[in-house]
Amino acid sequence: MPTNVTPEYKKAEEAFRKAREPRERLDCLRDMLRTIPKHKGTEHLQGDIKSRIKQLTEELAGPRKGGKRSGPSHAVRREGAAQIALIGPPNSGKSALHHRLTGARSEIGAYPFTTQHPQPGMLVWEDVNFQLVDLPPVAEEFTVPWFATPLQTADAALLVVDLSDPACTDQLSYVLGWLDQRRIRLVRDWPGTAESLSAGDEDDPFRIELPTLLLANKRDLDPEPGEIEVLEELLELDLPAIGTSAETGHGLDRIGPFLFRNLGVVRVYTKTPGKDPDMDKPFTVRRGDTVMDVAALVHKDIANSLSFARVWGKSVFDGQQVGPEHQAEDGDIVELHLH
Ligand SMILES: Nc1nc2c(ncn2[C@@H]2O[C@H](COP(=O)(O)OP(=O)(O)O)[C@@H](O)[C@H]2O)c(=O)[nH]1
Ligand SMILES: [Mg+2]
Repeated sequence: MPTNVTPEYKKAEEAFRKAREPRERLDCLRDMLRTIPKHKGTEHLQGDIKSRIKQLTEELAGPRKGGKRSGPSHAVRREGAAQIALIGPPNSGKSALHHRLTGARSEIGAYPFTTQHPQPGMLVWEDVNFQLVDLPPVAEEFTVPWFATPLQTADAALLVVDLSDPACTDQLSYVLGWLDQRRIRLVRDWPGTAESLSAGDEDDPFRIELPTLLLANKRDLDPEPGEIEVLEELLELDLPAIGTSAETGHGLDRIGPFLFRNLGVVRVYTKTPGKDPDMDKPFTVRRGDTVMDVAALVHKDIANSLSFARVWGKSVFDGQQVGPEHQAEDGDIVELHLH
């Protein structure tokens, strides 16, 4: 960040880093452009902000009638507890895994480039939904120009590789290089892990770090253990990894729990005074989030007029009264009381 920016600009940039919804991000970008000091030292950043605004405005406008853009927008609306992108070279089994994990129908093909559009689907683990977004491959032969668009809203990534394919190290290093050029990095630290302290790059609001789980797929073809380590060493990769098979289902049951734990998902069930809690569908927040954050998910107006809450859970006595800043814990039942 240029040193002589205003607190107003800093605030706008901070909000942008946190924003996940495309519309919200666009508003933040406009705030950034409005508040950034207009002088030589910020020219480059101003240009960056402008081109992001243009890109995002076009994405949000969707297909243009009679224009050159056709087909659906490539931004995917976030749903569920988190949005996770499937990234990898062609034919590694991204779509096959997506189908097995979510039941959604993405096209699966023995030939590359079968997947043409972002395809969302839900991975259900216990009562938590994770939105998995299947994507086209990143490949030297061809990569869709919009590939980085759906990654702007993602919370994390599953990097899918086929270790039985001799080309896999080259392919993977191409994927990582392509992403790096777009200032996207796949990183090992997840928000729920204790050592995760990565504050992001102070100088670049557009840098994205996606916590990543490596899926070494097609284990049924190449069940040799130890290969993941070899691959990671070759690429100087240091990511948590799971061996999977979309064919036999091997390893797939580990993905839901991994996401839940490492994203730090916290489930909260709400109740109205005098009634039983609604245990069907939790609201999900993240470790460290507060009763106020839960209220904001229920309704903006409720958050605005939240006075206190009563909580039933592991770290409180039954019906304990807490303030809006009280941290929620997984499994809490929360009764919101308004002014
Ligand atoms: N043996 C085996 N084949 C797989 C596995 N996963 C995917 N495939 C096959 O690999 C090919 C490419 O799969 P696809 O999901 O379309 O790859 P994508 O390009 O990464 O989306 C298809 O023929 C799949 O049936 C797996 O775990 N084991
Ligand atoms: Mg595919």
